[in-house]
Amino acid sequence: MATPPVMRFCVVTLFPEMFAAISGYGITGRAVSRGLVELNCINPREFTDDRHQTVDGRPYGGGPGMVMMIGPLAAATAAAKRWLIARNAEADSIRVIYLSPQGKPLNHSSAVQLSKLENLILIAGRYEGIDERFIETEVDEEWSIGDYVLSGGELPAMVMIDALTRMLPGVLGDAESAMQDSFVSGLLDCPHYTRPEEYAGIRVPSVLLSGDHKRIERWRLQQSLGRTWERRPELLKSIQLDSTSSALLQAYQVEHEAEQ
Ligand code: 9WO
Repeated sequence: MATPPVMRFCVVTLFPEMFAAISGYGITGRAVSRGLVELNCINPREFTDDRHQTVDGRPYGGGPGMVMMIGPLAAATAAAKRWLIARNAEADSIRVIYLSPQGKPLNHSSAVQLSKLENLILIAGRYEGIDERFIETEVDEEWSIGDYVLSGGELPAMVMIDALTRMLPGVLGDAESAMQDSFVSGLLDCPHYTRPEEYAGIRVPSVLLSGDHKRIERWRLQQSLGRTWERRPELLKSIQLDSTSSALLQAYQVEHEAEQ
């Protein structure tokens, strides 16, 4: 049997324990225990040389809050590179990514591109930010997971690892892959239902009980098209609809207009 390629993530973080949230649970946890993904954390605190293990400093120019110092960050990043190389990574295949609100917005297609890389070092910042000279000298790419500020880059790093891991061959089971939600087609997902057939007076759409698999597939596609048009019309602009999809969407729109 051909062994699938491994994707390696090495995270530079002051809070390595947080990453149990992905290494210990669910699909990402299984990918780690099956060896499809390798995950390691390096703590800059272990690369300090003072008694207090200082990793932050007051900002030049004044102001509230603290900034992560370049020394421990750079030393931790060098250790992350050594770990990857010890795991057989080619030095020039390693990308250093900083998660910050100043980064390029992550979306499905950038996640697909990033999931083709083999060795990522993710930098999770804390405090008010990291010394800009670290970004200049060590960071290859800066990515954002959305326009909001968090308390640190750990959750965004985990979001990125989760999104990329799901895209690796062999990670999702057959059923999960077949379902490969919405975004693969560029559309939002259709509604889902399970037992009971009626809840709060709302019945499961009769088409889903019909057993007519062609009709069910067409209904689901129509729901995906209709919801994308209603909720995220800008996503439709980057999709070329075939004649079947155009007709399904038009029918949905006619029905929707009748509802108003
Ligand atoms: C803190 C802050 C306080 C007052 C005014 C502005 C401020 N900005 C920040 C800030 O950006 N703090 C960051 C916290 C420092 C780096 C790590 N942090 C972070 C990363 N918060 N949010 C992210 C993030 C990363 C990727 N995508 C979305 C958010």
